[in-house]
Amino acid sequence: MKKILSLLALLIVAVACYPTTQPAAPAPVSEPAAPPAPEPAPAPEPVEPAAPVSAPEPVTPEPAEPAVPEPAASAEEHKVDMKEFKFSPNTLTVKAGDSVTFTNADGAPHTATMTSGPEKFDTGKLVKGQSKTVTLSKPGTYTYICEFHPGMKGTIVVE
Ligand SMILES: [Cu+2]
Repeated sequence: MKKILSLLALLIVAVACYPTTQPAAPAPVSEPAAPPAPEPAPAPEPVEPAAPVSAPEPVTPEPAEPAVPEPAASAEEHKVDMKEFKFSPNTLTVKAGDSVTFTNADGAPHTATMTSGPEKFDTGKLVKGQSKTVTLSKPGTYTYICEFHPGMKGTIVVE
């Protein structure tokens, strides 16, 4: 009888030890994962300041050279053509100190020879294409002719 009891005891122990299938405890609700921390935005790379463009050198205005004052009342040069046996212009008015250039356009030779006036002048013989310049410095009225063709007469008034 004793033996049966111990068997029973063993049995009980065995049963007790038998792993009972217990309902698995509900898995603990996993905590919601923390939202991922926002990655810090990468710091913007410091923009390297562009090399300072060398400022254009200031153009220093060159000092304007003082205008050379033109000599007042510069002498003018006038022209008289000897053409078709005439002096052209036949009468010319100039200022004292002006010059007059006679140019022969004729095939025949001519001269411009002063016949009356405050100052003598004579171009001498001029052939076609030749010219001669005379300067009249004394005011007055000059008449002149062509020595070869006395009918050619001209007048110059010097003021
Ligand atoms: Cu002549």
